[in-house]
Amino acid sequence: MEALTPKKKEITLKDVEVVIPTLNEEEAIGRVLDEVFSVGVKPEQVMVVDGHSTDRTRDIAREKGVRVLLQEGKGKADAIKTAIKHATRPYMLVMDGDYTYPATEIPRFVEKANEGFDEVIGARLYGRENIPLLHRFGNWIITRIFNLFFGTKLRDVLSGMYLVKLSLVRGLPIESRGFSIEVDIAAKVASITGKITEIPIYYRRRIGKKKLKMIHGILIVKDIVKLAWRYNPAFIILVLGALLFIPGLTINLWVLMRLLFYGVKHYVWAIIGTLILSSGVLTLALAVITIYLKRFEYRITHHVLEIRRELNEVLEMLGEKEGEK
Ligand SMILES: Nc1nc2c(ncn2[C@@H]2O[C@H](COP(=O)(O)OP(=O)(O)OP(=O)(O)O)[C@@H](O)[C@H]2O)c(=O)[nH]1
Ligand SMILES: [Mg+2]
Repeated sequence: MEALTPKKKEITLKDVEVVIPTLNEEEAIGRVLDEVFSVGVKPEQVMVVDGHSTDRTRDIAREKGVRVLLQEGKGKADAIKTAIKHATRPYMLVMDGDYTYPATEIPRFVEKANEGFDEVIGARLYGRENIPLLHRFGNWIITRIFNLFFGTKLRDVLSGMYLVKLSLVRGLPIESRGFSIEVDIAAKVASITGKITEIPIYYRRRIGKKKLKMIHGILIVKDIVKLAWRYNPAFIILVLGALLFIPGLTINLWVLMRLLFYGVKHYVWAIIGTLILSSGVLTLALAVITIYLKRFEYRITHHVLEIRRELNEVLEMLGEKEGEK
């Protein structure tokens, strides 16, 4: 029977393409690349996807011997899409070019991939003071909403350092604009296989000038609403429920207050309020059930895919055995 247990192919550092999006990072990119090389990554495994920097970023990267691509489109999200198109290895590890993320942790990401995870996110649990306060807050909310929709237990879904299996994101349209490509990728993996995990990392203060503007926070929220719509339509029901629940509760509280403090009875308002409130409660309950059903569907799909994959592996092995005879 032992022969029928599919052997897992080991994933090593060689299977990883390191992707670094850059925009005017001449002060940091050299140090970032040196740190990437220090863990044994070869220059030909590194792709710097540049957003038309006007400084020496591309020259420095070329001098270090890595692949330098000019991104298609605009913004970091398009840079990642460009990388996905050109990557040739099974996994890509994305990290920023401003020396904030610790490249020394790359081997730990690979270890997790070896344990069977399709996406490994570097959660910025240490050095949080180096994330601007507003970003920290936006990040927290978005991670919360993400967990609610996908049943995950992530702590930092917007981290800019993550390893992901390319076959899962390739071919599928990635629609995010701006800076929330991380959410989009995580949503894909969470809904297709659910094999997503985090490792804690240290986040350093950036070298060089800031590029993100406040407005990105709003864009990210817009993107997550769009994503929720697509991956978990219960979102609409949830909003509807809240829209009914809040005025219903307000009317009823007002009726109650009038009765208790002034002895005035508002029968019609009481009926209207109760109707709205109970519709709200029912709608909210329905939303919760739908969210759970959707999560359940994702989990089942994931199990079926897993079984199919293992079955294929076994069949392949049997085929090889036949061939040997
Ligand atoms: N290719 C490309 N890279 C970009 C673009 N905008 C930003 N980047 C890079 O994406 C990475 C993340 O951008 P940052 O400006 O560091 O954003 P952040 O880390 O959220 O904000 P900071 O706190 O300022 O570091 C950096 O390596 C940037 O150089 C772009 O339009 N195109
Ligand atoms: Mg940064």
